[in-house]
Amino acid sequence: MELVKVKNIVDSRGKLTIVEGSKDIPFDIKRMYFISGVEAKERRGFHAHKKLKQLLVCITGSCKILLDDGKNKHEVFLNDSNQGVLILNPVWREMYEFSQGCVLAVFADEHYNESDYIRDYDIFKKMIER
Ligand code: T46
Repeated sequence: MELVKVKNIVDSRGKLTIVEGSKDIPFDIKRMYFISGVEAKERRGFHAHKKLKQLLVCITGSCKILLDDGKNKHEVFLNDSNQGVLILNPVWREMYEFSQGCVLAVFADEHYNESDYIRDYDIFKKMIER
């Protein structure tokens, strides 16, 4: 997991947030998805990916992300579209404390594949320890 800078161009008309695959991030982007309308009390995630590479950017608003690589846990507060979380290895993640109007964008290197998810923490820990 790495915190990376995301390009933003701001002028009197507003803000443009830019991510170019294989240029700004070390993979081609095959899929994008956006998480929005999450109430403050909700927690999402509770999984890791076996292979999927991702960049997470809070386009507007803020949220917290817990990242656990099986050894260390980090909490990241994303509150600026200038900042992204780059995930290139299996990391258990939880997203929470979404602000009202928060839009969390995810750029991924693969299409959706449920078999790439590890949704059981004990299985994740065993996989990491192998
Ligand atoms: C991630 C975090 C940050 C699809 O059918 N296609 C898709 O592309 C995605 C992303 C999800 N789904 C289905 C799978 C579930 O039945 O949508 C449902 C909700 O997904 P999930 O509970 O996994 O959502 P989050 O917010 O917990 O996790 C999502 C992504 O799934 C995941 O890749 O890293 O955002």
